[in-house]
Amino acid sequence: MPDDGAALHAELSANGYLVLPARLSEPLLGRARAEIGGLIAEAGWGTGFDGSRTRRVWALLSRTRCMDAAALDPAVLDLADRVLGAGSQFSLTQATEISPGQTAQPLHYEQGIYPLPRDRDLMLTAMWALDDFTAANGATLVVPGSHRGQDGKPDLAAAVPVQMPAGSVLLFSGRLWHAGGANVTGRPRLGVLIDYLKPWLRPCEAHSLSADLGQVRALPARLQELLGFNQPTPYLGFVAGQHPRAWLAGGAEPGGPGGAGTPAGE
Ligand SMILES: O=C(O)CCC(=O)C(=O)O
Repeated sequence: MPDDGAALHAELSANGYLVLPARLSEPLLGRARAEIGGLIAEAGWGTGFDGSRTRRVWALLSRTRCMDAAALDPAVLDLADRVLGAGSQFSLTQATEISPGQTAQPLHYEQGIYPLPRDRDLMLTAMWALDDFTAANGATLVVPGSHRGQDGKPDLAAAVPVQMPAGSVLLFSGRLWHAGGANVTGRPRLGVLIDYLKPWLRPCEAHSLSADLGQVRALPARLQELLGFNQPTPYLGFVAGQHPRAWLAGGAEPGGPGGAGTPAGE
């Protein structure tokens, strides 16, 4: 049955989050675990907010193609369009592996990185479970309904773990108070965070700098846009006076002058 986009949007608006279960096929899950597991193995431990028993792979969609289908999941993109308007971009694409011994992260809300009023959604986060997420292994903690309130940080006791089987995705508002949970098991918990952002705000990560341009040229147009190669409004996002797509098509290299011409129709 096709996803009912309006119903998902209503659920997100009411609760601040929702889960789409069993979204990734077994082969895709296996590939993602293997490729991202390899990258995680090379990553160092975090500090402070990032967690001293947590390893992260930043700029994930500049480093592997195994989450492309997830990032382009039609239900996720439809919800992003409904919440953020057309042409959203990635703010952050990151694998997070919470290891045994990690304590719960401080509660935070994703769009708190902007000095803006907390009166509307600027971000939508997709947290993809590559392992089963359980209350014991660090399932993401959310405070239901907290995207609406203007009060300060809720108490961690108000947060509930979002348990979901591997291959599921938790979607939540950029205003929802949440945190990575504590892992009291003997095994790590692997997830992938993909933050979608209004197209006219500066993203958390500079994807166009971390991306391999040769790879970007071969990507679907929507993925190029999500990585920031886009002009969401007519006078935003130029590269040396060109639409980034024209610049890419011209065989541009970082710092170079780019190719000539503008795509047809622009
Ligand atoms: O790993 C999680 O479940 C959530 C992590 C998170 O919210 C963060 O690192 O900002």
